[in-house]
Amino acid sequence: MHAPPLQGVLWDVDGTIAETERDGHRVAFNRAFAAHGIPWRWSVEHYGELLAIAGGRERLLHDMESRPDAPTAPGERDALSRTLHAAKNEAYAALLAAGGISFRPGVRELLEECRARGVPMAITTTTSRANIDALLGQHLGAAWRDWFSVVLGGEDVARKKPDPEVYVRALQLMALQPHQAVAIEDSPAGVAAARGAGVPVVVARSIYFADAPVDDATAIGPGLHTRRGWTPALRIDGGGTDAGRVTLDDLAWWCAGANQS
Ligand code: XBP
Ligand code: MG
Repeated sequence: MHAPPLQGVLWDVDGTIAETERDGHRVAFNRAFAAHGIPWRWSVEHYGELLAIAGGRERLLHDMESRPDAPTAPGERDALSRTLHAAKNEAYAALLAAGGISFRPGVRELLEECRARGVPMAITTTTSRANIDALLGQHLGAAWRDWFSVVLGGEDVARKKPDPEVYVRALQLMALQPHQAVAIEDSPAGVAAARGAGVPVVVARSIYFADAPVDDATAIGPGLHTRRGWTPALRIDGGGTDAGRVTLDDLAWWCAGANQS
């Protein structure tokens, strides 16, 4: 089947472009707690549970609800969450600047392929602008913004994922119909957001959502570095051991199937 070319690739950030949560945001939150003399520490496991709440500051406010030593007055709690979240983002940037987090394998190649083939891309994430800048600036250089037609982060929407707003806005700004684009995501909330906007979604499983039930993905697999292990399966010619990475043609092929059904 010859698939129609894609006209937009919409990238989630945390978990999809890089494994930023366990060794990035979580560690940075713990550093922010320590720097402010607060005894809270988020374990790998506890942070995994907290990821059900989209948005770092919202996550922190949610966690405070079950902490007897958190401030009880709403104004105080809000102020503390803002202070700690800002400190977390600074610690996160420092961690990235020290080379702490790489892109997931296959990501750079697909970004470069989209660029070389003139397929517009967007960043469609829940994370704060400063964190997008820290990650992409580190790996794509100071001119990283030139890679994308549209960049939307947590500050650009009224409602974070799983609300579809970030995807609806990206489509509007790119003047695309949902079926002309594809989202690349890792989390159930991200998939719900993309599907809520009608956008086909390819799920590259991340550490925290490795086994999470995911409804309604156009394709789901272990990561963009390999064409093996995906559902729907990709055709691998010659039976060689190197099946290569996921390409733009693979995304288009999956989407053509999804847009037909
Ligand atoms: C993931 C998130 C973010 C990050 C932390 O977003 O939910 O909140 O965990 O970033 P996505 P902030 O997968 O959509 O990229 O602290 O800036 O919210
Ligand atoms: Mg994500």
